[in-house]
Amino acid sequence: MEEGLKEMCVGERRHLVIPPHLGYGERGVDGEVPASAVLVFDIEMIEMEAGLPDGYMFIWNEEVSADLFTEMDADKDLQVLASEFSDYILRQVNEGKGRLAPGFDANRIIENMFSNQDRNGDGKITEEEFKLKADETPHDEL
Ligand SMILES: [Ca+2]
Ligand SMILES: [Ca+2]
Repeated sequence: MEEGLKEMCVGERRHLVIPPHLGYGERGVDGEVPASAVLVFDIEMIEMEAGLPDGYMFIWNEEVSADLFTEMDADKDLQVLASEFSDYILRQVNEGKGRLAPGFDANRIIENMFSNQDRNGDGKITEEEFKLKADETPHDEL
């Protein structure tokens, strides 16, 4: 399948015939795929979205704002709540300033990003927590 989808373009259709040795082999899958089955797929590429670099769930398309924390803190109480964080990230994505990894649940990714920053797990990010995290970012896979 991986081989058969290579360099496919949007709108293109392919007829893939996968021999048993590249499919489920001589054994097949009990009750689902018979032994030595040849698999046939008709595939049409409807849409294509570029992935993110390995290990990344969110990237910025542009320069990151110098004052991210203040921008995220919509009500200016010097704390960023999960809702403020999530609204901010989703807005960046909608405006094309950032991208979330395709094929994953956006809310889930944002929740993870938030809990990553919320070091003491009290449900809000302080400026201090935010800075600590930012200082580490070059060494951080995510
Ligand atoms: Ca706030
Ligand atoms: Ca916190």
